[in-house]
Amino acid sequence: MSSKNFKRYTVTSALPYANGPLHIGHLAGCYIPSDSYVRYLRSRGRDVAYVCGSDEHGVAITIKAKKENKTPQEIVDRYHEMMKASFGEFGISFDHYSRTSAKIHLETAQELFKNLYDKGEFLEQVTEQYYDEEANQFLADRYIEGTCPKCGNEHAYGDQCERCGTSLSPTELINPKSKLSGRTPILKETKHWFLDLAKYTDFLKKWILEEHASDWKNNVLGQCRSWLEAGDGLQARSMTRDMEWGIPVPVDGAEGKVLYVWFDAPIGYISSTKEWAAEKGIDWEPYWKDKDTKLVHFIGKDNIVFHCIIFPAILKTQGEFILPENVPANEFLNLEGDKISTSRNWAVWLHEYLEEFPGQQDVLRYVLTANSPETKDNDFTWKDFQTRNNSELVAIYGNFVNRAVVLTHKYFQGVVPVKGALTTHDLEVIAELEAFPEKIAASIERYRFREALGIMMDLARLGNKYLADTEPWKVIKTDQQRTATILNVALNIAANLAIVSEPFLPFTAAKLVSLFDLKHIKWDDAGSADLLKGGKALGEMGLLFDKIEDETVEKQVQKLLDAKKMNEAENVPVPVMKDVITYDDFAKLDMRVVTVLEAEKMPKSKKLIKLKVDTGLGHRTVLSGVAEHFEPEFLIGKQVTMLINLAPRKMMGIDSEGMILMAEDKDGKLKLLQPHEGTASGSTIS
Ligand code: B3M
Ligand code: ZN
Repeated sequence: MSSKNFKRYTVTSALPYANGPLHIGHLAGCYIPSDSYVRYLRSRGRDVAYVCGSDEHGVAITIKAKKENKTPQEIVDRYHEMMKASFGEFGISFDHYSRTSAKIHLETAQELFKNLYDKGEFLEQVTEQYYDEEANQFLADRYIEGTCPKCGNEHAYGDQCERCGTSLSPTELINPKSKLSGRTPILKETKHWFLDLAKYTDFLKKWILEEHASDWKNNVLGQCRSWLEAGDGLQARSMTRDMEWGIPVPVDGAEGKVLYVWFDAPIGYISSTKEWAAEKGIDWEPYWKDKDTKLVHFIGKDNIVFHCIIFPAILKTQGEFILPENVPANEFLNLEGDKISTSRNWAVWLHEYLEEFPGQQDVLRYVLTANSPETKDNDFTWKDFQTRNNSELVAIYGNFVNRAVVLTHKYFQGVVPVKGALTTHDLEVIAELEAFPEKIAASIERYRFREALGIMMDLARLGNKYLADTEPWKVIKTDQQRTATILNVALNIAANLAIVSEPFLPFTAAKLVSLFDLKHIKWDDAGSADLLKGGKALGEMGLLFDKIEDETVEKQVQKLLDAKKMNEAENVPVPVMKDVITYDDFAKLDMRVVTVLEAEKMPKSKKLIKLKVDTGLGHRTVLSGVAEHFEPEFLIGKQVTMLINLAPRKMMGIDSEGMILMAEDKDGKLKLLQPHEGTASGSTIS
C-alpha cells in the first residue's frame, strides 16, 4: 500500500447509465463507498475532487429510447435529472456531477481520441458486421437476436446469451434477426479504429501485477491477471461504432461513426473535473496530471477491465496523465436471493425508498455498508434491514446517545455537566476512546468500509456499556458530582460519534453536530474526551432512529413478489403461430359483430356465462367461458366478435350456437374484440 502523502485526491465513481432510475445495487456498488471515502478525506482536511456524471451514450440508451418511442436525448434528460436528485437525497456528496452529452465532454473525448490517432495508436481495420437493409443501419450487438449455439435459446443477443451466460459474437448466432426490422441482416464491410491492447501488456503487467500486487483488492487483481495472462493475450478492441447516438469520431472517413461508449465514458471523469475546476476558477490539470495527486476509481466488478486495462492504456499513451492509485471495485449486491434486475423490476428503487422511508437515508446507507459486497457478492434482505436498524442503530447507537442526552436534560437542565475526578474505569474508557479515530481511519484508507463501520459501532457500544456499567440513574440518588462526571464522559463519547460516523451516517452526524454545536469539527479532533466542555447547553434532539415494524418490511417483500409475478406474466413467450392455412380455409369462417342483449352466470359453473346475442340475422344463445373475467352486467350492450357458423355444441344441457372471440393477454386476462365505434349487428368481419 502506498504510504506516500498526496497533495490532493481525485476520486471518481462509475458514471451511471442514464437509462433508468437508481437502485440499491448502484449505491452499494460504488456510490456509498466513494462517498464515505471522500467524506473522511474532507474531514482530514484533504484537497479532494469527487467527480461523477451521467453516462449518456451507448446502446443501452438507444434501446430504451426505441422501446419508449422517444429520442435518446429525451431519455438521458429524464434520467440525468432523476439520478442527480437521488444522489443528492442520499447525501452522495459529489463536488461535481456532469453528463457525457455535455459539450465539454465531446471536446475532451474527441481531443484524446485525436491524440491517439495522430500518434498512430489505432489499428484501422475493415471488418464485416451485420447490417439491416430495411432500417438502413449497422446493428449493434444488442440489436441482433438469434438462437444461442450453446443452449438453443431463441432470444440470445449478439453479445451474450442471458439464459446460459455464454458471451457470443453476432456471427455465432443461429438464424440471426434484426430487432429493428425483424429481418435477417446481411454482413457488410465497415471500418473501425482498434486499440491494439496487446502492446500495453508489459506495462500493465508491471503496473498492476507488480506495483499494485499488495494494495489492490484481490478480486480486482484476479480479473486483471486473467485478462493479462490469458492464452491469446489482450485482444485489439474497437474504439468506434456505427451508431447515430454518441460522440462523432473526429477523423476523416468516419462519417456515421461514434466513439465506443467505453472509450468516451471514463474520459467523462476528466471532463467533469474540467467543468468543476472552471466553475471554481482553478486549474483542473493538477487533478489529473500531478504525480502528487491520488486518483481512485470506485466501480463495480463489471467495469474492472475498462478502468484497469483500457482507460489506463489510453491515459498512459496520452503521456502526461497520472494513473489510478487504486480501483477498489465492489462485487454485486443481490436482493432477496436474486440478482437485481431493472428489466424484471427486481430492485429497491431509491426514489421509492425515499417515499416509503422518508428521512431514513442513513438506515439504508448503514445496511448497505454493513453488507457491502466488498470481496464477494452479497444479499440484501428486508428482514436484515429491519434487524440491523432495530438491534444496531436503534438499540446501540440511538439508545446510547438518547440516554446520555435525556439524562443530562433530566439531571442537569440540558447543560453539559462539569466533570470531576475520573475513576480508573473512566480513564480506561477514555483511553479506548482515544484509539478509535485511527483504527477507523486505517480501515477507510484500505477501502474496508464494512470493517470501519463495525469499529465505529464499537465506539457506540463502548458508550452504551459505559452508561450500563456506571448507572448514573442510580448514582444520582447519592452523588451528583459523580453523575456529572459520568454524563460528561458519555456526552463526549457521543460527540466523537458525530465525527467518526459522518462518513457513513452523514444525516445522523449532522444532527449530533447541531445538538452539540460542533461546527467545523474535524477528524483530527476525534479521540478527545474534552470536545464538550462543562456548561455548554445542548440543542434539541428527537430520536435518531425509529424502530421498523414487521408489517413495514413484509409490505416491501410483497411488493417484490408482486413485481416478480407481473414479470413472469410479461415474460410468457408469445404462443407460436399455428400451421399455415389457405385462403379457402379462412373463407369458411363467418365472423360477425354481434350485440349482447342478455347475460347471466350459468348455475353450477365457475366459468360459463349464458349470453343472448343479436347476430343481425336473429337472436342466438351462446355459452362463453368468461365468467372469471367479466361480470354479466359488464357484457350487456357490448358489441363483440362472434364466429356464427360454428356447429352448435350442447353444454350443460343447453345448445351453444357459435363462439364469442376473445384476446388472451400474457397474464391470462381475456379482452373483448370490439369495433372501435358502434356498428350494425351482423356486420361481417373479413
Ligand atoms: N456506465 C455503468 C455500468 O456499466 C457504466 C460505467 C461507466 S464509468 C466510466 O453499469
Ligand atoms: Zn445460451
